[in-house]
Amino acid sequence: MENNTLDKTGANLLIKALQTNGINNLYGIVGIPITDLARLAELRGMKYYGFRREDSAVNAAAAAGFLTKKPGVALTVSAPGFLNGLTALAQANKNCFPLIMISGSSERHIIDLVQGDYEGMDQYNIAKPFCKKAYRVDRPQDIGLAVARAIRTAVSGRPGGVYLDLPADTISAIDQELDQKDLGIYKLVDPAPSQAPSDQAIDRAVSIIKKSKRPLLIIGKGAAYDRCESQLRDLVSKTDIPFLPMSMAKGVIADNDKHSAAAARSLSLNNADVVILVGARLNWMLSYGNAPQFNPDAKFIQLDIDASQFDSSQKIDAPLQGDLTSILKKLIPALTKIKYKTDSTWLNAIAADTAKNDAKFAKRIAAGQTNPKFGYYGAIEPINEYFQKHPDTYLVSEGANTLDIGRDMIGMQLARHRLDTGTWGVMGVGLGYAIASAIETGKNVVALEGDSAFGFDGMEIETICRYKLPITVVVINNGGIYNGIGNVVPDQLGPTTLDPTGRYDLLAKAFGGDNYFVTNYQEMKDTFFKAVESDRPNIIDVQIDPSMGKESGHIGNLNPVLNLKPLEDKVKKNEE
Ligand SMILES: Cc1ncc(C[n+]2csc(CCOP(=O)(O)OP(=O)(O)O)c2C)c(N)n1
Ligand SMILES: [Mg+2]
Repeated sequence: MENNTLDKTGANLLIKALQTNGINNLYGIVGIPITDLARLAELRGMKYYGFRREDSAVNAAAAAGFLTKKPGVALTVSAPGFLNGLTALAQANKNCFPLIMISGSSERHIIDLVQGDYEGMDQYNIAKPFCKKAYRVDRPQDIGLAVARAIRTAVSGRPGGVYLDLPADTISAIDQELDQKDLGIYKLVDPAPSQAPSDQAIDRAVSIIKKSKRPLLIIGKGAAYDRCESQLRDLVSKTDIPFLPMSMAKGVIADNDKHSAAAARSLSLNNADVVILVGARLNWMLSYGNAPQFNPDAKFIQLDIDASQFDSSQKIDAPLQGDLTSILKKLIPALTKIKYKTDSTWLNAIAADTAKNDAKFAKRIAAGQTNPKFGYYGAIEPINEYFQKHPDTYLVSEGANTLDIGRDMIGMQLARHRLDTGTWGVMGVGLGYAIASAIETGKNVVALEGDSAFGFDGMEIETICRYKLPITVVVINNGGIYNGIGNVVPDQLGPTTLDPTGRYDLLAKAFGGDNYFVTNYQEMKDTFFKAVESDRPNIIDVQIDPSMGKESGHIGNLNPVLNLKPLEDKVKKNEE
């Protein structure tokens, strides 16, 4: 194929359209029909990162989207590759991470007559309910437009996951008609236009805050995504309104800021008379804003890009629609103008509750360092110590107890430095997120994983080692989902049981990474700093006591409980 002919192929146009729009990384797994497309991407100067499972590749692209505010791009093969990626596409959409999943597919005429193609599936139609929008591009001359459309859909309004279906014939088709100069490709103008609320909407919010004796800000990962940390820090320092961060919003305002109400979460939610939601949704994570967690008389002010989020669970007394930065740029001067300051009685109540809870927490942490039964507190405290000294380190976390205790213990000081299981609480996101964090930021990354969570995508340790990424994977091994003592029937392994003596660290060794094994606080402290500072791929297997860990971590209330006791007693009796 002559070079100018190659230039006019669908594959080349796709790569050029992505590059023209500042997208230079591709995360994926190749095979029919996209192998040469990936090769061409490398030849054209893109970076292609090959994974071991599509969900990890798509998760990585989603994390790239969250971290860079540009859509991450993932590439998969048809039917099974597409389906493996689909869960991650759906998750990205739930999490509002901008992502474009591109899957190779069969030619339409074969699919539409259901002729039974190799890995044939009507992917375009199947993807629709799982993403913000699906597009199919059937002709090379449409690729510039298709990529522009995909990017704009992913990043504008509420960001989310977009599916782009790429039939095999579009990849190799050549459009001789295309003008040699621009090939139908262009750079998008203002992909996510800023959007500010009206003065009237601002006045409405200000008049509610003005009367508030006990205001509370709840900061969600939307705020982290929108990069409005300087505005939020300014708002809090000018008004003294206390804040609660959702888990991925930790660090938007530093956890150690005096306005943090995180240690007084229950008290502040119970008593706040005005709740100001900034890029946070009133979903299950916030008990839908319901009593008794929330004050039933509380008024809600919600800052969100998407008006359909207002009134999703509670009456929103002052909806502020727009991008968060633009809203805050209007709201802060309006509050400064009326010299709003939070009542000191409220701040003192939060401070007193914080001091009481911090003291309890400190005791638990101190006990964790000496407890002969090594558990979460002893295992995770060295990680917190490290993050206080080196805040510009990225943290990814998943698991149940590992996630929940780690979230409470590890203080974050910088925005967008924590990624976790997100809105759906999904296991198997950890290593994909960690890989993208390392690639997109060039910084050290810690992936704090429960032993069950690690199992979902553990093979990506090979990817980490192959690309020599500075990622420390910490596997908190208690031998199970929630804990390792879940035997129900004497001669059967329990449903929650995994191997408590498994040596997850040896997986790193298999692929040229470093491996560490620790069984107490001091060993963890000595090892963790060394492991991260090596800048090398490594796994630390942290063997804790299998009895450590509560059912479902901190959300046991969501897990239906059956009265199994009589049956369990009967089975036990029969054994004796
Ligand atoms: C994709 C997916 N499958 C299953 C679950 C159910 N689940 C919730 S937490 C969890 C694992 C918890 O165990 P582990 O990672 O070892 O953390 P631990 O509580 O033991 O520290 C599982 C399987 C899930 N959240 N996501
Ligand atoms: Mg476990």
